[in-house]
Amino acid sequence: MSDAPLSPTDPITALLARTPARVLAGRAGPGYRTATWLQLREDHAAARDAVHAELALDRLGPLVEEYRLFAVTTRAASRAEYLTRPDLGRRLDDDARTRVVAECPRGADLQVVIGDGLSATAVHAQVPALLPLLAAEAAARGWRFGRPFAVRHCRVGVLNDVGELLDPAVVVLLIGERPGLATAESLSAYLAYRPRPGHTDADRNLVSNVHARGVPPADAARRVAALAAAVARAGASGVGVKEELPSGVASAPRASPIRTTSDVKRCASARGADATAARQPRYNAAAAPGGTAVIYRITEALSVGRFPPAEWTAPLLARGVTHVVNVSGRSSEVAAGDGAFREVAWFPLDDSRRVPTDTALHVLDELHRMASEPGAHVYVHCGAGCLRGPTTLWLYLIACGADPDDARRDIEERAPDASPGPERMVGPDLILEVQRHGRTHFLPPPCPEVLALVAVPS
Ligand code: B12
Repeated sequence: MSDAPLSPTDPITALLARTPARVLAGRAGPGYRTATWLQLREDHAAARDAVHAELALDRLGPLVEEYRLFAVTTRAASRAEYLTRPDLGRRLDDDARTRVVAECPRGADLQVVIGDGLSATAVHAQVPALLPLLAAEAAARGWRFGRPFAVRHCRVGVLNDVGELLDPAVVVLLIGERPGLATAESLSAYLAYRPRPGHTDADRNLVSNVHARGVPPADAARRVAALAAAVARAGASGVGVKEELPSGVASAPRASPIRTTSDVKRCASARGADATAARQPRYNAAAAPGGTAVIYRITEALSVGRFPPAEWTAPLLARGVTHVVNVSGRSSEVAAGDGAFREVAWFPLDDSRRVPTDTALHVLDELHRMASEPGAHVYVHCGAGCLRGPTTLWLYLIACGADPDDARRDIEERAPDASPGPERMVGPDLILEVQRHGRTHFLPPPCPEVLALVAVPS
């Protein structure tokens, strides 16, 4: 293979965009190229770190308070013992048994347990999005939702102890998967119907590969809830129950989406947005004082842009941002609190398929609530600032009465990387739903700033 960069339309580029696997990496003589070798070592180090990482409840953010999460331990007393004695990781220790019985209600319809498994990193990355979505799915079905708790040094077999102690109908164990070299952030949800000592993997089902480039948390929550309903109906879990996939949901891990040529161009520009903004002053980009954050202001109260690393906190605050809406696939690094943002909310969206109507309306309701607060300036972001963030903002403008084409133009004029509402994410039916929802719930818009477009810089 030559070293010349591949064009965005090259079939090999398209193929590579479909998989995180190390294929077609080229070679230098009989060995890997230096870049491939360094990447491999970096990924291997991340996998090792994940296996050895300890579960830290404080990494789960506001969930801990909201769900009164607590952590117990299995009979494996240390990470080292856990790795060499899987049998001990399948049994709760005596303190854990006492605490679980004392603090969790018996006989829930759905009991969620969080286990570090072989990657606490995966738990830290996925559970903050997944747990509230599961709780919402349970509430929508009228299920009694047990008090969730976390288990350190946990193996899948711990399900049996939980079943014995609490007698829930269905137990869902959210557990870090053995990290591979593609990601260390992949989580599985193992399900069991009325688990009891002696049950084996033949009595369990699972939804695996929950991570940003695999099954996104929103899809995972729907699948887990549907599977929980199926095992409850069947009165059994495991080999006798086959998962029925809701239409439009892939069971296999989803690779990174193939982007169109224009998406590739736009995202290439997003990666260098600071430089792009410097070269193209006509765009409404503002480098905030005290940092390199670049955000694109669309209206007085709404901006879009890229994923903000923690260092962007001060620059974003200096730009007057009060709320952050994260629609990317990974949890936020900026946080709400005293002297920081009023609110940081995460609604992971998938840019490779249609946004489900209920998800879209939920995000729009939340965005509307925040934007309607006095003095609000909401920063809506995804990863690269190309698709999910601009699409969210575009749908909101439509919900507030804007013409879809005008709203798209208004955003694109002010944000160079934005490509709102690609057909694969938004169909005509969603636009109609959003308009209908907006007419009922958002009109007239409470603050003029929400819709007041800022000038297009000349
Ligand atoms: C390691 C592994 C195995 C090992 C497990 C050995 C061990 N003691 O850890 C071996 C090679 C034995 C194995 C076998 C199988 N596996 Co396997 N396995 C994995 C892998 C790579 C990691 C699992 C993990 O990290 N678990 C978390 C840790 C913390 O759990 P643990 O308590 O240490 O180990 C338990 C689980 O790993 C569990 N387990 C492993 N595979 C499976 C499969 C099913 C259906 C169930 C219920 C449980 C289960 O068995 C272990 C003992 O209880 C996943 C890939 C992934 N992305 O998750 C596939 C995966 C879970 N396996 C899968 C499958 C299909 C199987 C087999 C059915 C394959 C077959 N046709 O024989 C068998 C079933 C074996 C069983 N346990 O009943 C699929 C499940 C697909 C699904 N959604 O149902 C996965 C997701 C791979 C994939 N295709 O993407 N597996």
